[in-house]
Amino acid sequence: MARYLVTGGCGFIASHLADALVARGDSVRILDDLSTGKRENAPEAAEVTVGDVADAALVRALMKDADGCFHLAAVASVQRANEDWVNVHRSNLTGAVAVFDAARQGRGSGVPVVYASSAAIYGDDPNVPLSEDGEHRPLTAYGADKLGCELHGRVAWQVHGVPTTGLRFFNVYGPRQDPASPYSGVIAIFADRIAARRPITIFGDGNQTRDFIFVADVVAHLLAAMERCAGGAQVFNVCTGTATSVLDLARTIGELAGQRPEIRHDSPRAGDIRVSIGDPRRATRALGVAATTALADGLGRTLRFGAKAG
Ligand code: NAD
Ligand code: UD2
Repeated sequence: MARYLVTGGCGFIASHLADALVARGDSVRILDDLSTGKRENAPEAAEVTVGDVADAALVRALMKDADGCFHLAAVASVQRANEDWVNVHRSNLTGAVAVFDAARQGRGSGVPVVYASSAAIYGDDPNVPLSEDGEHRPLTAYGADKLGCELHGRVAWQVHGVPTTGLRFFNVYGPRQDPASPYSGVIAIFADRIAARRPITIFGDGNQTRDFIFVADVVAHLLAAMERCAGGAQVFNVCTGTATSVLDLARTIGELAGQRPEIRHDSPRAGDIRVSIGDPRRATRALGVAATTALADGLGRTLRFGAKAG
């Protein structure tokens, strides 16, 4: 049995990770400020501390006897990062530095850290599929802070000998993703609206594409990364390598829900990325992991979860 600190463990992605760790017999300690996460998302067996990941003393105390740390606590909203620049920066970058700093003071030669980065660090790079060696051109404060996490992750290894692995999540979807905000993931929003027989809005013509990866596949990448996080500072895409247009997404969700959704169009979002698709091959080669959930299967599971949560 290993002991893991999971920051953001009451949130969408990290709560599924916490479930998987508990199911395999590991001990899980969660740090979450419940700003968007919900206590009921986390497994009963996890020890939950409600607090701020940017509170270095608290993170140090929680890291003390950890064998590894999964760092996913952050403000995941690009819009909030643009509006509340300083406070979101504190959560998203100072929080990461607090985790790396606590890891270097943890047990042994430094507690390995696997952390959430984002495809946001690529910005509008037209060279698709996006490879880890591509250009870093973040367009938002959110993307800049995620790139900052990667730079500090490199310092953690080079200066302090803390092994780190950054995972550049593309568009993650699945049960527990919150549809409540206009800036929630498009799949959470469409699934919620279509299930309620409400119209959906497509920003632009709907031909913009995304690389949608099911949350269980993201958890598989996180676990594989920790297994192999024994030295160095690495980064990997977490994606499927398949592009889906927003229009096709809407149609597929409608078919699965037995509906023809009413689709309204609005102007494209400022700075919206037209084509986003990742190259998954480096993670497959180095971590021995690949996404296996077909979009229709993942969408079906997401819709069934929403229907049950009703
Ligand atoms: P989420 O909002 O469900 O999870 C984030 C969790 O972190 C929440 O439980 C929240 O309460 C907590 N949190 C936020 N600020 C905190 C702070 N200062 N101290 C302690 N806890 C704090 O979002 P998610 O989609 O599960 O995202 C998880 C991670 O994955 C984030 O780092 C996000 O940037 C990254 N990511 C997500 C996606 C996606 O498609 N969902 C894409 C790229 C990257
Ligand atoms: C995702 C992340 C963002 C950042 C970014 C990096 C989420 C929710 N957003 O933004 O945090 O990491 O990737 O590239 O994880 N759309 C509609 N109608 C809707 C909602 C969305 O048409 O009701 C469109 C939207 O304009 C965009 C696409 O769907 O073209 C995907 O939107 P998104 O917010 O789910 O994700 P994205 O890629 O814009």
